[in-house]
Amino acid sequence: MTVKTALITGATSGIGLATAQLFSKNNIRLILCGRRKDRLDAIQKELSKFTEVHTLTFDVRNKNEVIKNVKSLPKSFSKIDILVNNAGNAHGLDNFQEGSIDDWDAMIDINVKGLLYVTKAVLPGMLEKNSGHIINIGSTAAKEVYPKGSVYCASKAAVDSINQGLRIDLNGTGIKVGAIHPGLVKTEFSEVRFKGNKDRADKVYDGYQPLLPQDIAEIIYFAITRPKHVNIADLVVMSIDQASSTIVNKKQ
Ligand code: NDP
Ligand code: 8X3
Repeated sequence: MTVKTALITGATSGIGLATAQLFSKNNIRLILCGRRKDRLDAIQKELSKFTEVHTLTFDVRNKNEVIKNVKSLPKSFSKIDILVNNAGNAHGLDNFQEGSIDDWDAMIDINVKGLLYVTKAVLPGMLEKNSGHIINIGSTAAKEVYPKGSVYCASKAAVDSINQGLRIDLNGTGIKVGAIHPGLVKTEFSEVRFKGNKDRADKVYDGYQPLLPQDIAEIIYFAITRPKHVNIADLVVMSIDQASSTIVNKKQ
């Protein structure tokens, strides 16, 4: 069986890390990206037991760095079959009138512009071989705005639109494009949103069963292992305890 190569952004924790772990055990060569080099080094050491791993340390906000890093890939990693556009976070949870412009910049620059830059850098290689698979990690926040989340939700609605637009523009090229939109997943997401306040972050996942990063990794793996003619275009997934962005069956 041909070994495929996947580039995963945001591979240093949460959904990206779980996806890297699952891919590594399924004969997929990995290009793992993130800003925290110490973590990338440790993950590379762990996953190299199962597959070949190359790491790229860059901030998705910096378009020159994105392009330079993708261009720097050694020949054996340069033909990317699968791109998982996963890097992203929420920054803050505030009413619009109290929201921080720096938080807004971070969410738009990382979740939207970062995804565009990485896709733009990886796409020429896929177009050259008329095959590839782009998985965009959106959110239930893309589908339904919740209080104090206007800018994060807008950034994920943009991911939803970009996903649809890319699929339209790439139709006929042999490249699959699809989005997975998770509800609440227990990762470092809330720690980032609440700027390191672990107690506040932990409360987000208290009193019910949230999704786990492995659940999303399994869905991503399912999507990339469908037959050639099948594309999972848009998939929303929530924990059994979640019914909408704001309705969660908490026991306390
Ligand atoms: P984590 O905080 O655990 O992971 C976020 C990842 O994104 C990290 O690996 C981080 O790496 C990377 N990242 C963040 N900012 C940048 C940046 N500027 N440049 C490069 N990489 C960056 O959160 P999740 O795993 O939960 O989040 C992954 C994706 O899933 C995000 O797009 C998020 O919006 C989405 N999502 C999460 C949900 C949840 O409830 N957890 C639900 C729905 C969607 P590093 O810090 O090393 O750069
Ligand atoms: C992350 C899940 O509900 O915090 O996208 O927006 S939520």
